[in-house]
Amino acid sequence: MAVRRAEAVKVDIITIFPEYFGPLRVSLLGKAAERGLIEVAVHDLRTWAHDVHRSVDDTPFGGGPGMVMSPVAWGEALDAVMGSGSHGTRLVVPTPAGIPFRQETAATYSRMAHLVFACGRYEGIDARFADDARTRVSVDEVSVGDYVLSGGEPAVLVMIDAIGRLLPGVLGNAASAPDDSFGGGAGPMASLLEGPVFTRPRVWRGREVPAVLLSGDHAAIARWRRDEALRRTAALRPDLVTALPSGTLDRRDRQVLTEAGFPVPGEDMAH
Ligand code: JFH
Repeated sequence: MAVRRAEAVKVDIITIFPEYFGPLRVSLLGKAAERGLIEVAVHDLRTWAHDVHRSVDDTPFGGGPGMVMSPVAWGEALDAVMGSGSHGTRLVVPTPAGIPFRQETAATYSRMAHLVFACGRYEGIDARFADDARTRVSVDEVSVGDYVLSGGEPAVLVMIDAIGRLLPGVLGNAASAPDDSFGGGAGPMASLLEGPVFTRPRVWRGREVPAVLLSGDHAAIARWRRDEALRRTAALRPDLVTALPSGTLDRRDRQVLTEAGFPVPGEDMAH
């Protein structure tokens, strides 16, 4: 009884390396496409180049290293994939200078009817492309992390993967997505890193699965998992613990954090 979308999410990708997107035909996303939940079209930017060499880059005004992508072909490419209306469309432009792409961003994009991804190369795309596009469509310049890739393509693969698994009917188990790390704000693990997971055999190379997970005591298991998530998050991502909304830590949570040597702010609201 998963909620079904009326239409598949339409995804247009514009790139000078269309072959880069072969991975979208395998695994979870390949199945989503087969089942008509997502419709991906990959376009070669050079289709809209004008000169015989089909070039799409030029030297930067003001000087500096490398080349910059010309807005001319990009503008025509966007016009071509926009079709009739821009309602329900988001143009996503990866850049190291963008707003962070987060789980909530993925969730927002998974609810759009149409996503257009513009993959830059070289030193990026002439700024007028996004400025002009913004007069017709919502535009997000986004970063998938604080490191410099050689182009937007790997960022787009990452984003489409994160978006695709949120589409209703893509995951076998409808309850899997909200329990992840960064569950998106709903479940008990929202905004915490997930703890360790285990499967058979019960003992492997002398290492036993924690006894509580075999106990059948569901409350104890849930509490243990939260303890582990809190410990791991405090150790590896203290910024996430600090950012937890006030009132989300109960007495046991604060005990676990204190034992982990994490400074816990004043009284909680919950009991
Ligand atoms: C991309 C590239 C910019 C210039 C640091 C100082 C000066 C190389 C298109 C996204 C994330 C990307 C990304 C996305 C699109 C493009 C390469 C851009 C500069 C960098 C050099 C071209 C990179 N999250 N990381 N990287 N490039 N800079």
